[in-house]
Amino acid sequence: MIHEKYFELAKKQETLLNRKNEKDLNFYNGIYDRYIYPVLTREHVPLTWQYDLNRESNPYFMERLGINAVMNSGAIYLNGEYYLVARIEGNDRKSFFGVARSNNGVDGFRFLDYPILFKDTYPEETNVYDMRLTQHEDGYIYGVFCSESKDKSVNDLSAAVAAAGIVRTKDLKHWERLDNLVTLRSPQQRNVVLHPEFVNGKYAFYTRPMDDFIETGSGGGVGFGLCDDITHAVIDEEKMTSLRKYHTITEAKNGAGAVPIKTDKGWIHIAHGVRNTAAGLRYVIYAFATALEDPSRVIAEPSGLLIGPRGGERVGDVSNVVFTNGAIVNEKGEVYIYYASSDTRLHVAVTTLDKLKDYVFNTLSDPGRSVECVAQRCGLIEKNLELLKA
Ligand code: M1P
Repeated sequence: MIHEKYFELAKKQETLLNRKNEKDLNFYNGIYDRYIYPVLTREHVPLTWQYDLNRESNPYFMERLGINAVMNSGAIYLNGEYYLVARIEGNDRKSFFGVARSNNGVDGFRFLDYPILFKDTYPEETNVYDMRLTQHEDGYIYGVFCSESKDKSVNDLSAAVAAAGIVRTKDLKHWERLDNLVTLRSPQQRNVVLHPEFVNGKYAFYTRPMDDFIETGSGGGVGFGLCDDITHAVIDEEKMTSLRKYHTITEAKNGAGAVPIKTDKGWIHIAHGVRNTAAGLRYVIYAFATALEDPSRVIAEPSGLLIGPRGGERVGDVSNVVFTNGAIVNEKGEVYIYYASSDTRLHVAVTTLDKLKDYVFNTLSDPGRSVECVAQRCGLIEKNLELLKA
């Protein structure tokens, strides 16, 4: 017998799932629109994933397997529908992946019946999160994610090792787990993204070399490496692409985010940058472009952040964070950037390819020093004042 509370909660959830999203008219920067409501939250997760519906075994209708947060999501556009592979974190702090689908990309996301359950080929793996979904030219959809294990080599309970796990699918339902990526010159990896095309006949990955689980240490920024065999992926040399830089939004670390978007002028990357503050690490989203003929060579890097946490986005489990690992471009050239705020919920920012190209290729880059930044701004003011006088 189903508990009566289920019907009450299911009705409430249905109202949430049917709620139309609206552009946030109080926000303007000419680059993208923000939306008022998050596209996914813990409230979107099916009740069947959390409650035992049976009144006999769950007389108080208690959460048995609660959900804490829904955040960093890979994204892909398939057959006219918008799919997210969300990072869902249980109350037990273990993350897993759930596929959610919408027909318009800004609202109506519903999870499929079951979360993704991979073949358990890595017994030491404790946690998985932040999948990037690449529609590769070899015909597969690849998911590259962080595979975290306890670091047993040191006497520290919190010490962990991050590696890049790889899965592939053709339908987002049947997933084949491949070997984790091995990077011969970097002890740890997180925020690894598979490039959608072969480069020199090889699979190409954006990496994030790290000396340690949290600190990137000598890791200078977003890396790039090639491998022959995706089923046993091994990268030797990692070239640097977008670098960490002193006194910028990437000073502490950065990492690739969405799968790069191909345009006639270059590959556009939407990544994250981190700086340290008295209040802890601050994560923002930034963009850069690399050359079509060499996707590791940076050819444009607009100054500063593209998306920073605003209003309520600033607060959550890990406050002052926005993070992206998925974007979708549809056939109309609309771009949907899915970003999570404060490791708690998922939002969308919507723009177009034309606007994104204009932003990436026509925004000034950061000259690196206040005096030069003011001079840049004075140049802009001078031109504007002339125009206003005319
Ligand atoms: O807590 C903020 C983010 O921290 C990590 O990102 P990075 O590897 O750059 O530090 C990730 O674990 C990410 O999931 C998380 O949102």
